[in-house]
Amino acid sequence: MNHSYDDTTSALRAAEHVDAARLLRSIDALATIGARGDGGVDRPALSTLEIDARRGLIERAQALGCTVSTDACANLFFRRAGEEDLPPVITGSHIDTQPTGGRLDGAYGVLAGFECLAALADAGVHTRRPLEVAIWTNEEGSRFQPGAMGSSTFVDPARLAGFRSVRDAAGVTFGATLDAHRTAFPSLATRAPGAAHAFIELHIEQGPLLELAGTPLGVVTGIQGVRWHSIRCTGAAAHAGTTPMRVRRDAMTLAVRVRGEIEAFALELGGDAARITFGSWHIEPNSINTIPSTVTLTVDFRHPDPAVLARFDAALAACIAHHGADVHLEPLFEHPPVHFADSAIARVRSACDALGARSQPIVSGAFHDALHLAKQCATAMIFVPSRGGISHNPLEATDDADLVLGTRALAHCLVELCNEAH
Ligand code: HGY
Ligand code: MN
Ligand code: MN
Repeated sequence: MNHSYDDTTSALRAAEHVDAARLLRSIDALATIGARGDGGVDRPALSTLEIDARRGLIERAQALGCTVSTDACANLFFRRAGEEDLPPVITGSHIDTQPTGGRLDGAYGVLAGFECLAALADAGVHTRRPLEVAIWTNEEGSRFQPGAMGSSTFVDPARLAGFRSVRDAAGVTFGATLDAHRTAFPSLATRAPGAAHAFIELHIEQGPLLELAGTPLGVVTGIQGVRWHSIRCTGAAAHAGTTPMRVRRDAMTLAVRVRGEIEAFALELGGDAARITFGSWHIEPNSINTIPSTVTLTVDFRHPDPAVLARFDAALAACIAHHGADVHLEPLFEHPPVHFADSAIARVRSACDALGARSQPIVSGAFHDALHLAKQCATAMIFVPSRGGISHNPLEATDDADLVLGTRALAHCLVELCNEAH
């Protein structure tokens, strides 16, 4: 069937067929898998909880007439056929969460993608290109470091080998969870690697800027740079009651000193835009009456300026060297700031305009799978406001009207991109 792909009416029709109640029901339903008692969600990457969630979404995609495929990093792809067998437009995000996560981080982008699939079907919209909704594996990087493993191996498959041996706090390897995923879904087709026409990710802002500006939609132009490290501080276990203070080698005393030094130069170098977090600590033997022998802490540094990131790297190396053999640094993840493709940003902006919605440009403080997809195809993101700027917290929330408007903007943008000939 030959369709004219020039008219923008199909993009508007798709946006109009976004069903608010169906979208909100799907968010409520997914949030029950890994639900915490405080309204948040704890659904670790490739845990049995995430496997359960994936099973339900596979069934929903099949009911929508989509073909379902996976790859060696357990990314899932739900494909709606296009009229022409061209590289697809991909949308989607992640459904793994932080331990005290919210119900929207990642999940919203995946479920909005599903809502777009349903809206296109309801509107009878046919597109030139296939449309795929993706679930990227281990975006959070909370259970297995680094984050965004699935999207990074989609873009660079050679990275998977190094990820398989990464262990979580219980000693389970990422490779073992990948094998369990394949066992859980033995009949899924394997998706041919690469070749996407464009990638658009819809996500909550996770910060305060859109809400403070009273703007319902963010046209995300890029993502700031990130550095993750693990630092092991070594001391000597000894008796808390008998060991004089002057002879102790207390690993916690050393770790607290190192933390203070890093925070000081990070804020000095980065100014107000600096974001430094020491979020995960592991103490051995972790006993009330034994002086800590080892303390391992993590560093998460973010900044939009590559020159500041380079100066942070140099200052960190000098700080570690100054402490000699008792302090060991293990790099976990680093990525420079990313600027999205102007063509994709323009599509997002024109979708917001077509819906008569106010929007503003914004750089993402959080990283997302779009960080990696931007290396392979025209990529951009759409943000909706986070209430109080809160995220990675059970209180994470966004007004229903904004959730629906963001999904309508996504539907419009995806149809326009799917109808591009080149
Ligand atoms: O850490 C991040 O920026 C993302 O939320 N995983
Ligand atoms: Mn996220
Ligand atoms: Mn997150």
